Amino acid sequence: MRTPSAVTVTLVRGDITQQSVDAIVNAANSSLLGGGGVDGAIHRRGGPEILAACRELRASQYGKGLRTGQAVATTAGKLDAQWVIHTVGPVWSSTEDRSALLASCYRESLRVAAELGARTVAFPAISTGIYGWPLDDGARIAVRTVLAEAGAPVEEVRFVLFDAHAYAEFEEALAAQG
Ligand code: AR6
Repeated sequence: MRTPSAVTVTLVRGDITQQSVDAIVNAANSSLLGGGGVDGAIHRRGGPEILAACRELRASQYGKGLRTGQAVATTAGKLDAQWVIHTVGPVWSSTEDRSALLASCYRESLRVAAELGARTVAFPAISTGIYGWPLDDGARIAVRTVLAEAGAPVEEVRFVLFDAHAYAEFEEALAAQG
């Protein structure tokens, strides 16, 4: 049963790779083989074990890559977490509404986290960097979806925002959801 009211949503300004949580969500791409932004930072700090696990997933289950909006977990390597949950955000489009796919990233990541038994989960602002999603809208979708979908065993969802602008947008989105 979902108990959304029991979940605490927190905002932290900083680097997601420095967080001490059960699961860190990675804003990956469908290759699962690394990239820039959060993805690059996670692989750099987490070490080669994460890439090795991603390669295995590619070979065993995701030969064509992980689809946009889906999520899958690996070891967190040397990060201070048990798992990295890789999800693929949509690239922003001004002509097509892809917000259901962005919401799906948060929902699917939480589903995987709950399956693993994670109690604390850290999210970056998925798609709002290299994939170009406007931060205000990205924050609204993130907060709305997490408040609606997070439940036991997850107790805390921590949004880790890299800069003051992202932090302010998430603060506003959270206040608006009250
Ligand atoms: N900790 C927290 N937030 C961060 C960090 C960090 N260490 N680094 C960047 N951000 P992005 P995307 C913020 O580009 O838009 C990769 O190449 C950043 O300021 O990491 O989903 C993948 O392989 C922004 O607000 O992810 C894909 O190809 C947010 O995290 C592509 O980028 C997300 O930025 C995915 O692009």
